[in-house]
Amino acid sequence: MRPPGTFPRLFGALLLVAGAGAGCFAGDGGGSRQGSGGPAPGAVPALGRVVPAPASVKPGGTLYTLGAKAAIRVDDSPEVRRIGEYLAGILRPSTGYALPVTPGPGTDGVQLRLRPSERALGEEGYRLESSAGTLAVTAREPAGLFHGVQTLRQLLPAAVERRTLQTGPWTVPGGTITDTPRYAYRGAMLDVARHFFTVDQVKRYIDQLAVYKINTFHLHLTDDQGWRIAVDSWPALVTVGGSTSVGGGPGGHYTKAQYREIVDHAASRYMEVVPEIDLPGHTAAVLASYAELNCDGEARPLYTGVDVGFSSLCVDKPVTYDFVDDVIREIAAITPGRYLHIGGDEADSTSPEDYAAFMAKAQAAVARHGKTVVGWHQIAGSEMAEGSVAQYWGTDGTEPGEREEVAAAVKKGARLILSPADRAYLDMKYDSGTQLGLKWAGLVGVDRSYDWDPSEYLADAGVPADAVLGVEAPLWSETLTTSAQLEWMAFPRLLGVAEKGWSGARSWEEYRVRLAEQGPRLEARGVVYHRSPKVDWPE
Ligand code: TNX
Repeated sequence: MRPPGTFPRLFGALLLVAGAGAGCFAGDGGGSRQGSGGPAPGAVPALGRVVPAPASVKPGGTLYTLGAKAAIRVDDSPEVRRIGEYLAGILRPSTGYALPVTPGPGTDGVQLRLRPSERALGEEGYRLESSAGTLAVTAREPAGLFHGVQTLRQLLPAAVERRTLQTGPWTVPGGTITDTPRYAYRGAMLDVARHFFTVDQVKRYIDQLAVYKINTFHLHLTDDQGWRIAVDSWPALVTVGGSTSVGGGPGGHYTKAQYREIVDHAASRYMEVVPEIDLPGHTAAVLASYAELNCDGEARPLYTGVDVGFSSLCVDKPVTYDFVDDVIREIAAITPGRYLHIGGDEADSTSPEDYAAFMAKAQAAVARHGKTVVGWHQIAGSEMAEGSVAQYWGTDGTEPGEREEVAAAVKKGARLILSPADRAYLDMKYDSGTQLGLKWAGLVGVDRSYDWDPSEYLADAGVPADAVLGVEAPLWSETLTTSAQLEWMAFPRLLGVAEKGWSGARSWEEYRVRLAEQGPRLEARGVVYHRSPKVDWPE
C-alpha cells in the first residue's frame, strides 16, 4: 500500500506545460489529406485531432475564426439554449468575448441546431461544419449537440480551456466532421466505497468524462469498507456502515438529495447514472450495521482492510430479502436511469447454490422495481433474465470455462459490458514505478490499455460482436484518497477506453498522435494526468 501523502512529484512539473497546444491547429484547413479510417501515423489532419476519433473527417475550405463579435446562435428551446450556455461558459473566460447565446436567425458565429429529420445522426451523433464566418453543429437529439460541442472545444487551441484571459486567434480547421458512436454504452465507474468522495469531487470527475463522450456513470456505492447512500428503511447502513473507509480513516455518505444532485449533474452532461449495490458479498459494512442480517444474529466489526471475498449476506434468512427489496426499491426510486447494478463479484464465501438462489431473488427485486439488472460477470453463474447485462472484468489469464459461462448467458439473451481488468481498470499501476494503485491484473501502461478490440475481445469464447453493449473503465479506490490521485490514474487511460467505446478499434500508432495533443488540454483544464513516456507529449 502507498503510505499516505506520497503522491507522484510529477504534478509540480506538469504545471510548467502551460498553453503548449495553443496555435497548433491554426492554418491547417488544407483539403488534400485523407480523413479517418486509417491515416498514416503522424498524418492525422488537424480537423481530426480529436479524442475519441470521429467517424468521418473531411478537411477542406477555409478555417473558422471565432471573433470578438461572435454570437452562439441556438434553436429556440430551453435545452439547446442550455447547451449554448455551457459552450459559452467554456469559451468566455479564455477568449474574453461576450458570446451572447441568442435564439433566432443569423448565419455568423457558432450555430447549435437540432434537425430531427437527420435520422442518420441517431441519438448521439452530430455534424460539425467549419468554414469562414460560420461554425455549425447539427444533431438530431440534444445529446448529439452536446457531443459536438466537446469536439468543437478540442478543435480550438488548447489555451481556450484556461479560466483566465488568453491570446487567440481562436481558429477551427475548415471542413466537415460527421460522427456517430460505435457503442451505445460508454461508461466510467468510480468506487466511492473504499474511500469516500464528495459530491463536488464526483461532479469534477463527471465533467472530465463528458469531454470524451462518456455517457454512463457507474457509482460503486457499497462495499465491505463502506455503505455510501442513505436508505430510509435501514438507517444504520450509513450511520454505522458509512462511518469509516480503507485504513480506518473518515467515512461519508450521500443523502438522497445529494445523490439526486449527482444524478442531475450527470444528466446535464448527458450521462446516465448506474448505481451499484454490491450483493451478496462485499457486504461487511451491512453485516456490521445490522446484527439480524448475520446468520448467527451477531453484528460483525467494521472492516477497513483491503481483502475481498470474506463477507456474505445470510442467504437462508427471510429478513435478508426484506433488506434487499427495501434497498433496491429506495435506490430505484431515486434513479431515473434504466439500470441497477447488483454486483455479484467475488462472493467467495457464498456457495454456488446459495449464490444462484440469492441472485435469482435479487434480480427479481430489480425487475419488480422497474430496472434492468447489471451484474459483474459472475452473475452469469445464475439464471439471467433476458436483456440483463453482465459486466466482464476478466483478463487475458481468465479461465476458458469462465469465458464460456459468460458466452452461454449471452446465447440466452444477456448483453455485455466489457471492462477487461488488464486493459480497462484505471486502478492498475502503469509500470513498476507507479506508487498508487494495484497490480493483481498486471501493469497496465497507456498502450496496453488501448490495445484491444471490444468486438473481438470474447469472440473466441463464442460471444458475437452484437452482444457487446459497450465498454466501461472502472476506477477502484483502495489506494486513492484525493481528486489528484483519481485523475492521475484515470488520465490519460480513460481517454483510450472512451475511444474504444465511441470509435471502435484503431491503431495505437495513430492514437498516440492524437493523445499527445490532449496533454496541454488536460493541463489547461487543471486535470492531473500521467505523462506516460510512451507518448510524445508536446512541451
Ligand atoms: C476486483 S472488479 C474487484 C474489486 C476490487 C478491484 C481492484 C470487481 C468486480 N471486484 O472489489 O476493488 O478488483 O482492482
